[in-house]
This record gives sequence, structure tokens and C-alpha cells, in this order.
Amino acid sequence: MIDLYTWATPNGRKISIALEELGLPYEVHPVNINEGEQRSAEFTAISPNQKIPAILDRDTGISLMESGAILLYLGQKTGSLLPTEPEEYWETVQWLMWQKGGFGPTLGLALHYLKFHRGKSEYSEARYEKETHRLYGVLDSQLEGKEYIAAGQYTIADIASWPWVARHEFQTVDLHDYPNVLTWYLRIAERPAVQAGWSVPVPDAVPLPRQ
Ligand SMILES: N[C@@H](CCC(=O)N[C@@H](CS)C(=O)NCC(=O)O)C(=O)O
Repeated sequence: MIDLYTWATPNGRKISIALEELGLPYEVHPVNINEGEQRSAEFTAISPNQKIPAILDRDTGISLMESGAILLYLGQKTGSLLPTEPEEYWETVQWLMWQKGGFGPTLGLALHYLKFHRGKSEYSEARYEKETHRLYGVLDSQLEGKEYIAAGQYTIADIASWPWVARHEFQTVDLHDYPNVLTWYLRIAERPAVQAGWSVPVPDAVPLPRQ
């Protein structure tokens, strides 16, 4: 049994989607980050950085914060969604790190400046809009002629990026400008585990791009 500490955000949903895909039993503990629950002593003991998501694996006693570390842990624990052949493994890790170090943080800042706090900083709006579109271009090139981001298969690299792309409208992105990303996004949106994982911790429909 895995305890999942989460909230309805892209980083939180990465882990509920992975747990659903892997069919692992888990118990959800919502951490309302709008109410400051991430700063409680109980949660800080599991997630010293005071951010969701975090897990506690009751089978091993291991607790983890950081969505990338958790995805690697779950992949390694189950032998699924993380290829073991060196070339495929490292390609998967490379695109996971790309999401964690670039795509996710940039899209997160784009949400702040372009959606939630427009008008606060012209410089930041321009910077994050430009970098967001550049990164979508990188992903679109990577997906040219491919069904999935890395290793020729559905992996934790897809699971890491997909929930962020789900918020494309908030990031001023029209997915029709990135046709390979659009096809990939819709392919993954159809997966029952993705729909179930998106609905954690609150029921919600997977966002579909405007026609
Ligand atoms: N690098 C972390 C980022 C986690 C993160 O930014 N979590 C946000 C929600 S998506 C959060 O908990 N925010 C609460 C806060 O900043 O106080 C990861 O990938 O897990």
C-alpha cells in the first residue's frame, strides 16, 4: 500500500496517473496547498521541501518527495513504465529530466505570469511565453514520427509531461500549432488510467483541446 500526498495540480497528477497505470493500491491524502497544509509538521516529515506530491511506501518504509524521484521509484519497483535496457533507460531519464528541469518549471511560471497574474511583469510574460513556445517546439520535434516521447514506448517520461500539456490553454498554447504534441496528447488522454489519475484527489474531466 502506498500513501499518496497530493493535490489537483500537474505535479500531483503525474503520480496518481502512474499509480493507476501500474495498478498499485494507494490511499490518497489530499494536501490543500491553498490552505497551507503543505507546511504542517506531519507533511514536512515526508516532504521536507513542503510541496506535493509525496509518497510513503508502507511495504518498504521509503518516503519520497519530488515527482521525478517518485516516478523513477515506482518504475523501478514494478519494472514497468521504465525500460531497463541502458539505451532506452537513459533516453527515458533524459526526457524525464527535461520535463523536471525545463518544461515543468517554465510552464509553471507561464501559468503564474500569463494566466494568474497578467499585467504584473511585462518582462516575465514575454520571457515565459517565448520559452514555453520554444519548449513545445522541442517536444513537437521529438514526437515527429513517434507515438511516445522516449524509448519507443509509453514511459514515465510521457506521464511527467502530459499533465502539464493538459494546461496548454492557460499557457497561451494552441496545440494545433504543435501537431505531433496534439496527437500524442489525445492518444494518452484516452487511457482509462490517465482519466482515473487526473480525477485524484477530486473528480475532474481530462481537458480536451479546442477544435
Ligand atoms: N519539483 C517538485 C515541484 C512540486 C511543486 O511545485 N508542487 C506544488 C504544486 S504543483 C506545490 O506543492 N506548491 C505548494 C507551495 O509552493 O507551497 C516536483 O516535481 O515534485
